[in-house]
Amino acid sequence: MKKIVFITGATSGIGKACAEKFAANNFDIIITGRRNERLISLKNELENAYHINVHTLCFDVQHKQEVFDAVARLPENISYIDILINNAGLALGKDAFDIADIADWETMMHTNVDGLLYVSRALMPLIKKAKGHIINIGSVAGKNVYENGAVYCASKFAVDAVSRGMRMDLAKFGIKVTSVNPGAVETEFSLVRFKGNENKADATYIGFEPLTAENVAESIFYCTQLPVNVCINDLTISCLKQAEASFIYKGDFVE
Ligand code: NDP
Ligand code: 8X3
Repeated sequence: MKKIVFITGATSGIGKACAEKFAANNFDIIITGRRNERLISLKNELENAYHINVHTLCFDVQHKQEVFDAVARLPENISYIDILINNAGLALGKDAFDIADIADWETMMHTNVDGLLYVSRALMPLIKKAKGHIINIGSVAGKNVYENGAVYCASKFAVDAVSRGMRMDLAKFGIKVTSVNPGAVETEFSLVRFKGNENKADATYIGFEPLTAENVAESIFYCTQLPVNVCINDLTISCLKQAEASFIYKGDFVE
């Protein structure tokens, strides 16, 4: 039977790189995000290049009803999901707790936490049918807290906790749960975080070579290719110079 992967946040960055990686490996794909024109263009590109089926679902993961309605719109021939990649997410702002924008906090928690919960729950029957694999994209920010990042970090600590809880509750169905926690990856992430300020976004990656979205997609793909009895529970991946969420060595390598 053809393997099917469902990827949230596939219009950019890590999610898009995952779509390309799984498509190149003959998976059928469901790609989601809010920017429909990007979804359609990725669908056309992947179907032409790899002769696979790509289905698009345009919805905002923050809204429970939108999520459940979108999943209900899946065609009948998509009756199982082998892999769910809960990737849609964002940081907004990098400010101290006393001045950070409360609306930004709400958007981060609704997207990174609620969205992941809604999508996972809505897809539960289809994932159970395949004894599938859920990959939750956490972050090094879900392992260590950094200054001016309290709520983004909190949202990723929550992803870590949800992954651990899911793993316990879903083991009996033969469902694997892997939490993948990248360090700095150069995507649209920083442009979103700094609300379109390109100078601030670019400054994030000065002095070191960050991960690429393709590096992360490669690692995610690896996690899904192991024998049925093997599950990578937790994978933290960073570029060579990043040792902790808040520690990046920016000097030259020394002898
Ligand atoms: P991008 O900004 O490049 O991609 C984010 C994706 O999430 C987009 O496809 C976007 O689609 C989607 N998304 C955001 N909000 C929503 C929403 N409300 N509803 C539906 N989709 C949404 O960033 P990355 O690829 O870097 O980020 C992907 C994940 O990786 C995030 O969870 C992020 O926290 C995590 N991460 C990123 C790191 C980094 O340094 N880049 C490091 C560690 C973790 P659209 O706008 O079309 O809705
Ligand atoms: C995203 C990367 O540097 O904000 O999770 O922790 S960082």
